Amino acid sequence: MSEFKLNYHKTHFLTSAANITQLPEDTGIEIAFAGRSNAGKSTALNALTNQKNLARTSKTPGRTQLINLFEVEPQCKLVDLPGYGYAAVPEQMKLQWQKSLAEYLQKRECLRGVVILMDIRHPLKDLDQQMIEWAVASQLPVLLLLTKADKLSQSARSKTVKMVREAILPFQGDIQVEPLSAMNKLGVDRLAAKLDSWFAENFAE
Ligand SMILES: Nc1nc2c(ncn2[C@@H]2O[C@H](COP(=O)(O)OP(=O)(O)OP(=O)(O)O)[C@@H](O)[C@H]2O)c(=O)[nH]1
Ligand SMILES: [Mg+2]
Repeated sequence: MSEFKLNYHKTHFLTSAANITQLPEDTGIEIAFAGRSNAGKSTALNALTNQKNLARTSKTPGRTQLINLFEVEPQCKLVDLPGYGYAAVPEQMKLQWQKSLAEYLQKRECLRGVVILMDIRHPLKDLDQQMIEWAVASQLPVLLLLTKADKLSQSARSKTVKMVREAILPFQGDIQVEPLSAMNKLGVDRLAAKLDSWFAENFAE
């Protein structure tokens, strides 16, 4: 077991980019948080870092429209990507953003892992599957987080986790599926441990 452990509570905001061409230099290690709008990306980042307002959260989907970069420590970055699938966004913008997402996943050298968040009540929508495909095709490991796990009973939660674990087998990627509840901190330690392992692997290189 690796002894590598980052202190995520020290994470701070680095910069925002309106699109991938505005991202800072492609160095260090980045781990991206992706998912449908309202899936709970920003909330998960806040739970992980134990900060109320690090990433902005909202009841209004489509809140995060910029790519927000956070630094855990020098060379270790977390990226809050704009949510996909937000209905009220014009079709043309959606297509443009999907293209940018694919490009980011395929071209960003310092990207070493993707956390894909899905509401546990609505897992594996088309765009989620597309994201998983892109990540696997880019040989990136994936952590699939089933968010808002507090919204389901213990048994319904276990059932969904099991169902998703089976459903992702055909993707044949390095994909781990875990429940998360930012509300009662379920799964936050496991999220930190997974991020640690990705950062550690890449430092060892
Ligand atoms: N009950 C519960 N609600 C949650 C949890 N995580 C997120 N939410 C709620 O879900 C809504 C959306 O959360 P956000 O974190 O803003 O979602 P997002 O994925 O960042 O959304 P965009 O920025 O629009 O892409 C908010 O109202 C959160 O309070 C959770 O673990 N439990
Ligand atoms: Mg957000």
